[in-house]
Amino acid sequence: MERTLIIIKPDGVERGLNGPIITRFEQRGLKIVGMKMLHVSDKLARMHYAVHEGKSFFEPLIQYITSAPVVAFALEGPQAVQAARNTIGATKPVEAAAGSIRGDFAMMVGRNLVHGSDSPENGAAEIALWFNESELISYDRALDRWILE
Ligand code: DAT
Ligand code: MG
Repeated sequence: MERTLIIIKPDGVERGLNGPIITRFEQRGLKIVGMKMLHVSDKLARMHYAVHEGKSFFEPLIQYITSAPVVAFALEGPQAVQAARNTIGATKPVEAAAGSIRGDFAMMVGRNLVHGSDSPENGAAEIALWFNESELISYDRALDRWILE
């Protein structure tokens, strides 16, 4: 089983899209194993996006992600990273497929609504950065036998 970190960014929270965004992942069959709302600190933002430090969009990105609360959650499932990335859609919303979250709800790269980890390794590392072990919950879903083979 793989885990991925999803963040509903400030535009998603401010636009009242928490429900529709979470629903996309739930309907897909991914299992929520941790979830919280927080106002991201400058420190956490810079650690989370460290790979982009020095790029032209880095400071605006930090400004954006810290500008209002976010909802962060951990999802679990087979190939959860790839499944979630496909549900989120391409980084630039104009290039995101219709039916994806960005393709249906977003217009611009700097307001692209959702973060999703880009590899299983980063999924584990990002969840460790955003959640304490005690905030992650292992449980069996009765419906799993109808979703997972
Ligand atoms: P993703 O969020 O799809 O994983 P990423 O990790 O490459 O994309 O970049 C992180 C965020 O940084 C992205 O969601 C929006 C911003 N970003 C990336 N490339 C950008 C660009 N060329 N111009 C402006 N913002 C960009
Ligand atoms: Mg990324």
